[in-house]
Amino acid sequence: MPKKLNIGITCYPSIGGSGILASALGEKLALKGHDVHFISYERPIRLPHLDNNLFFHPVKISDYGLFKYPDYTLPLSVKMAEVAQSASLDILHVHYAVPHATAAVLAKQMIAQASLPKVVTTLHGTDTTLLGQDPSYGPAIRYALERSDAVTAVSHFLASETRRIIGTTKPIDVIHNFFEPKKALKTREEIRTSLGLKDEVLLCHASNLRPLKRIDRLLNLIAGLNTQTPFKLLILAGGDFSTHKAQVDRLKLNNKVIVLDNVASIEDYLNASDMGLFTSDSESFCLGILEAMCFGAPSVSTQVGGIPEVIEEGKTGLMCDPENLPGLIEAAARLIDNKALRQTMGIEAKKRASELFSSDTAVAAYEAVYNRVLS
Ligand code: GMT
Repeated sequence: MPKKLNIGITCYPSIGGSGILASALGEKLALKGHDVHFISYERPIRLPHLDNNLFFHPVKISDYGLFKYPDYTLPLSVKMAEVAQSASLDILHVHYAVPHATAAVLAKQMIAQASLPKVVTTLHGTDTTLLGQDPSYGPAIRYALERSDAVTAVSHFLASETRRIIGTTKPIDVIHNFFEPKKALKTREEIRTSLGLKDEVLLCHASNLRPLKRIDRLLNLIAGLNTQTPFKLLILAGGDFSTHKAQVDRLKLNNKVIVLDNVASIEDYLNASDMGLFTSDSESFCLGILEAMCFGAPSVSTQVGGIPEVIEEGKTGLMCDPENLPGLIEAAARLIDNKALRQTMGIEAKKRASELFSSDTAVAAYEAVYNRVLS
């Protein structure tokens, strides 16, 4: 019987890859018998009901009048230190370096030697690729990574970018993301009817809509499609779509694009989709592609960052240079118009997801890191 651990997890609670992954990991660790303590400013959106061994500790942010900008790092570090001692944490696992890794390193300074947890930092993407390059953040990120007991990254691309950008020689374990779908609550037909669909091929884009997701490119791609088969694009938005409405109107896409905000059961919509569509400028992994793969949907995507570790080109999806809009349009049209190809690729995509990106593999890999730093 593996040793039961007390694990603290800090992540962003909003819809975003790092929070989704951290929530799924915490849930799985709790199911395996570990005590898991989430520490964040809100209860993570994808965290299921709290159970006997799954806890949430809110961080209270001060609105002290002298502060022009509210501070999160200090109250987070104080809460981490408090929970580390009260729950005898063995591990403090922080997802997304900024400011979580810095807060964890600071928390360790406040904790009595006898109850010091080991800090594991998981890099997710822009904590290295954007903030790591920002001179106001880079040195603090490097300091926090070097003082973490272990650092993991969600792709080989991100590990190598971290070494290049942050300039650290710290060993980095690569643990690819995983996704374990929950049961869809409604049938494919019920969802398609609720979206007003008949025979259309449904393309799905799930993201937080931040600028690097290039929603402008996504809409231009849709506007450029001239297919024999009718289609619609469903955007599952974890961010504000209102700034893109003018482009939808200008390109006359109102009857082609459906936008839903913060859906609770993403599985319902993935199950109703036929393929994914992703147009990011940069992506360390792209959880959205994996989510679609789990439902037998291949994706068309820009060939950037860690995406080639997720999609096997020509077998489980199609990739194209981000600047090659005609190429992206052609790839999307190929999949929309060729049902047999879409289905063959979908079968392979689902197989690849279960073989390479299963929760069993990823959770065991994180447990191995925990046990290594504790040994
Ligand atoms: O939004 C977040 O929570 C993190 C976000 C980011 O920008 O760092 O997403 C990253 O983490 C996801 C989960 O590991 C990856 O699937 C995304 O590819 C990655 N995003 C980028 O690298 C842009």
